[in-house]
Amino acid sequence: MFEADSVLLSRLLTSLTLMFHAIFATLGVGIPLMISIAELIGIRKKDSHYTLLAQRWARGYVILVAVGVVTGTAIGLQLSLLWPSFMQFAGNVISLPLFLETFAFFFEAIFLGAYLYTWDRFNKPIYHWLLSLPVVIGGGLSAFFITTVNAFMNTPDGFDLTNGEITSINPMEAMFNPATPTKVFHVLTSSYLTAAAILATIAALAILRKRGNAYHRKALKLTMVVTFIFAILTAVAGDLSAKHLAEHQPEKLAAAEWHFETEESADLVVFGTLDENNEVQNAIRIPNMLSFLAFGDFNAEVQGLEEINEGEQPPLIIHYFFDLMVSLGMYALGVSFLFLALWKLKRFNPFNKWVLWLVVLNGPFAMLAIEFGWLLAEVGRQPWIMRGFMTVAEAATTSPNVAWMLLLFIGLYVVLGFTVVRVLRKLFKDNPAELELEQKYPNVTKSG
Ligand code: HDD
Ligand code: HEB
Ligand code: HEB
Repeated sequence: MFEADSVLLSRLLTSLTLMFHAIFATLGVGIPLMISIAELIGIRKKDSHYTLLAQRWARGYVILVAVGVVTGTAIGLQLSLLWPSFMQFAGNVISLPLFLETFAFFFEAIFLGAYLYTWDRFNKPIYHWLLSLPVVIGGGLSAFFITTVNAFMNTPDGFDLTNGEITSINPMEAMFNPATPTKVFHVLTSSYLTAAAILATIAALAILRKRGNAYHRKALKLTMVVTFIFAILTAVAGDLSAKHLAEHQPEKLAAAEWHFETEESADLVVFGTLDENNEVQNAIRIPNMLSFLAFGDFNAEVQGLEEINEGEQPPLIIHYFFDLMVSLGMYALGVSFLFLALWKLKRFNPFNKWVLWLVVLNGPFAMLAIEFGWLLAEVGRQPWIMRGFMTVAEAATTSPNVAWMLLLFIGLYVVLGFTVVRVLRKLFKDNPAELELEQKYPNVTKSG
């Protein structure tokens, strides 16, 4: 293993770190919105169940943030250690958003501290709620800034290239490059969707364990409404992302859709496998649908992979990531719709055991969709680290020590993973909601 080349190992280490960070980053962006909504409803309805929801979510959130910071810092380190040529080449262009990300994080952290320690300190509860807004906005800004850097790697913009040197840098143009709007929109909506889905999983499990009372049922209804709304918005953003690819990164779309020949009225290939000759087998073909999804016109011409140089074609495996992400997204939409329909129709019981199990699965599924989405976007960017300007191989470190770093970081993530699970379990198992409700709000009835 220590003979393996440093490019491959650097890619492995970077993927591992980013995919681990993605879990905490997604929840770090999404959960504050849920906390803020719950607290506001609690104030409007004068219902302490919702207040307690906000408080308990906030407590779990702090643990996740701490791990997000550690893994985020690991990425920061690895960017310069593993991809020195990229950081040297592009550093001047992307340092603005990288710097602003840190700033957004501090903004969020300061208000989070104030938020956590001032429950019951204001004579009007709404003032305390106001403190949740900077936390929501700070998390969103973090995601925005860092995603612009990733967008820049996909569609570099905002500089000139003279004799291999980057000149006339326009940092704003670099930040607002062509991939930025769709990426930021899709990252934000999918983070809110996933955070709501994960919190719904927890509520559904509590109800299934028969510990469920009015508190958990309210939690489930709230998280399911938010899941449904953001499942729709995520799909809209995903559709816009595909249209963005058709225009600005046609090779990624072609690889993701297994669209080999440029043609008008292109079919959409759903699922399927590839045989030895790269012929698509067992797929569902929807006539003209790719043209429609890519350009909003059933007869539009869609560029095929044949037009891309052999060495610059993204790996065909991203088709599976795309199908899985979309299927899991449809699942989220379907389950949340089912729950809301059963609830509103009143004739059926949305807290039926089978429905609850579907909801339990939805949280982990949404997180998987996040991972598949990033795999699609990032593996689909290969072989470029900066599309059209620098390849991943050119950017990598030549240090012989990457294998050791890889082992070290795997160790770190295993320890961190176990610690989070243990701390969260201790925090919530030994102090169930019903106990806390009785202690804090003894006058709230348990029925209802
Ligand atoms: Fe992140 C923390 C750096 C991807 C969302 N990140 C965090 C920290 C660093 C990074 C250094 C610690 C706090 C700080 O100093 O800012 N993050 C990165 C880098 C990334 C990256 C270099 C990409 C290569 N991050 C990333 C994405 C998202 C976030 C794609 C959103 C979807 N990051 C966050 C966050 C965190 C965070 C939610 C997690 C917990 C927290 O902030 O408080 O804002
Ligand atoms: Fe990234 C890479 C994932 C974000 C930067 N990524 C990578 C990979 C993966 C990932 C899987 C590998 C690929 C290959 O190699 O094939 N990402 C991811 C995730 C996320 C991300 C999950 C979320 C968190 N990134 C991102 C951002 C950025 C980045 C935001 C910027 C800042 N990436 C990156 C780099 C790299 C990567 C630099 C290395 C190179 C390559 O391509 O590899
Ligand atoms: Fe997604 C990515 C589409 C769903 C998450 N996406 C992506 C892409 C596309 C898409 C095209 C790529 C972009 C670029 O590269 O730029 N989606 C889509 C669609 C759908 C979806 C169409 C359905 C309707 N997603 C989804 C879901 C989720 C997601 C459900 C979760 C939850 N994605 C994602 C992520 C990503 C993606 C995270 C990465 C980032 C970006 O944006 O890129």
